[in-house]
This record gives sequence, C-alpha cells and structure tokens, in this order.
Amino acid sequence: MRDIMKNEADYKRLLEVGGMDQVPCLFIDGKPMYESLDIIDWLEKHPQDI
Ligand SMILES: N[C@@H](CCC(=O)N[C@@H](CS)C(=O)NCC(=O)O)C(=O)O
Repeated sequence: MRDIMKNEADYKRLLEVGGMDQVPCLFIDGKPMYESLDIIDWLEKHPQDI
C-alpha cells in the first residue's frame, strides 16, 4: 500500500506510469488500474494475490 500524499516518489511514479494522479490505483504486473469498482472486482477474483 502506498500513500502518494506522503511519498513524492510514489506520486511521481503514479503520474509517470498511469498518466494521472487519481486514487485509488492498483498496480497489476506494473500496469495501473484506476477505477475503484474495477479494483474491487479484480481483488474479489484474485483473493490469493492480496
Ligand atoms: N471514479 C473513480 C473516482 C476516484 C476519485 O475521485 N479519486 C479522487 C480522490 S477520492 C482523486 O484521486 N482525485 C484527484 C484526481 O482525480 O486527480 C473511482 O471510483 O475510483
């Protein structure tokens, strides 16, 4: 878990990789997923990865 309000490097990474600073964002194999409903759906389908 990263907090972009507390860690500038994480903030920059989110912007660079994802193109925007919207949260929440889940990185899956280095790729950003932004929408919370998509994130919840993915987490429910991959409980072993939490
Ligand atoms: N539709 C998005 C909305 C997320 C959202 O509004 N995030 C706010 C914080 S709660 C945000 O990151 N605002 C700054 C921005 O969009 O750059 C979701 O449900 O995940």
